[in-house]
Amino acid sequence: MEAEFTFDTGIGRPYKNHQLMRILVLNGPNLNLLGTREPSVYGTVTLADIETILRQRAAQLGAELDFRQSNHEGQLIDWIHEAKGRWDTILLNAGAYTHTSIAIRDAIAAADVSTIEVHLSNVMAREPFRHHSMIAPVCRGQIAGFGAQSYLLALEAGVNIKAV
Ligand code: CA2
Repeated sequence: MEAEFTFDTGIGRPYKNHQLMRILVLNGPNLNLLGTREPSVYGTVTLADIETILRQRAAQLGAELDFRQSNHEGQLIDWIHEAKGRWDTILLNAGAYTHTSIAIRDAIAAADVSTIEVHLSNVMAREPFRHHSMIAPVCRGQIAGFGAQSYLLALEAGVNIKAV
């Protein structure tokens, strides 16, 4: 007998499922430095703090969550490939690869897993080279500019778009 979870989607319709929603959070290069440098841009919250906050919220929402970080493009691509059929949604902060990586874009398209692009900073208010996202066209949507809250908003969106 599988466990059954019901939660409030926030849009007036409760969601009931028989399986945990599976959310994979991937973080790209240099995000392991969060909270240690450039606090004026990225704040003082560490990546471990973000993981803790997300795990708490995921538990409330009845979602299973895995949280990973790599500085290597190939590792991120391998994780995206492996997500196919295993995870319902990817929350992806690809860091600077967002703006450069056709390979990550191709991996997202190939994996066919709903992917939400996440950024701590408001990339559109920063240097012009951050205004273009290579991955945005193959993502379900984009959340940027809310610091650690961007991840929480993406988690809510990821759970809710699957639920309705
Ligand atoms: O705002 C975001 O989340 C970014 O994805 C962060 C990337 C940046 O290249 C993107 O344009 C926007 C950079 C992550 C590096 O994070 C650091 C944290 C502390 C100290 C140095 C870098």
